[in-house]
Amino acid sequence: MHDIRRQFPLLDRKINGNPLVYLDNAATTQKPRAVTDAMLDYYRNINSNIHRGVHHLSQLATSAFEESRQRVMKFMGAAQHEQIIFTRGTTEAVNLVANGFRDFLKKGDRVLVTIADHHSNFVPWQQACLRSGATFDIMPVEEDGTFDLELFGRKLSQGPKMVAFPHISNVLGIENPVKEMTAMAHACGAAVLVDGAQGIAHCPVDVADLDCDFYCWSAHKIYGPTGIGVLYGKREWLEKLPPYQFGGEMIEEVELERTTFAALPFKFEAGTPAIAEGFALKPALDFVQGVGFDNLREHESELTRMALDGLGRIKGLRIYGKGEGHSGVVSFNLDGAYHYDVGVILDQLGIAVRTGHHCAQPLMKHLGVQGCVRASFAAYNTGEEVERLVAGVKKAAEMLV
Ligand code: 7TS
Repeated sequence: MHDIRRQFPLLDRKINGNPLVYLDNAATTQKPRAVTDAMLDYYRNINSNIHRGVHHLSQLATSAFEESRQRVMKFMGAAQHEQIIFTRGTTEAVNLVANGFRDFLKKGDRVLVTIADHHSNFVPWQQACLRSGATFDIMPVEEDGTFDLELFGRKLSQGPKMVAFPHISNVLGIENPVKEMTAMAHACGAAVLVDGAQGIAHCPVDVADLDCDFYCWSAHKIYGPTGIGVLYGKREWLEKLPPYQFGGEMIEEVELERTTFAALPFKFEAGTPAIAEGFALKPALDFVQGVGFDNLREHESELTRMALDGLGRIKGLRIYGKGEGHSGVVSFNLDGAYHYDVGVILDQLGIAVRTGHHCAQPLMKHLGVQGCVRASFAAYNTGEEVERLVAGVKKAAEMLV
């Protein structure tokens, strides 16, 4: 743990006179020194635009960026680097697919999402349906935060063309059975998009094994920089989907009346990408693999268990999503206290949690709340920090309830 924490100098900060306890990792993780060093190294020593220069620096920058694509490909178990599209993040990746997929939707078609989806995987599909006339269908979650797969099967029997769901909900923290849900959707002829924003940093992802058609994630949630993310897609789909944005980098030939588009992955990468961020994504993935997913999962499950146990003993505290596979995220409310006030008291104690609707308003309505408090864990969090969280929430309960 000491070895891990010393790679994150920000964790040594004091907030309001107290040592920082950073438990807002589902919003964004802190960055190890190797990532911030890589950003600096890129701008100090390599900076140049990519894919377009014969000069030495441009070639260095191009190889650095393309090496990252290769690294991501291996990290996700993809077969070809052409299947890895760099985007600004999960939000842009989903929008890219939903926008293009509209071409394949017409009145009478269906799209199925879930009530547990982040707005990033909800609104793009809702809007694609509104614009195409397709029916927007929504899968509910059970009381414990899991999906009822029998009900999912019944929804699938109505023949949606696309099924989009989160690998892990950013509120409920439950790892959904992606492989099983994908196989069920494929058996009914639907394409599958997995929102991996919360999955990628907590579970090993092998897209060949999961067999999903699309998998989206953001680098900043896996110890990498903001401004870059990944869309993985099956080749047949990426070939079929129209470009999302038009401009430089994504063309083959521009004539006065028509344009032909570049081959994958560049067809979807119009304009100058986030080059330094792409470069710095590699050390982020190195960090995670250095820790190892087995160790990470064990550690985060233990912290989650401690938090569920400690918080669960506080009178009037309600936890959302306690089903099987719950790890990394604990969301709760104190009866009679406003979630925001709990967050402010915790902040005074140096404890950073998230409060609000977590960009999941449909889920909040489903749970019958306006918002909640969320603590989310990462590799560098400790049992002592969870104890401070529990003590902080107890104090908030004394003050507010
Ligand atoms: N999907 C899920 C499941 C997420 O948790 C988030 C971000 C996104 C998509 C969007 O990712 P972005 O990188 O494109 O913004 N979730 C959160 C959160 O829970 N708190 O702040 C951001």
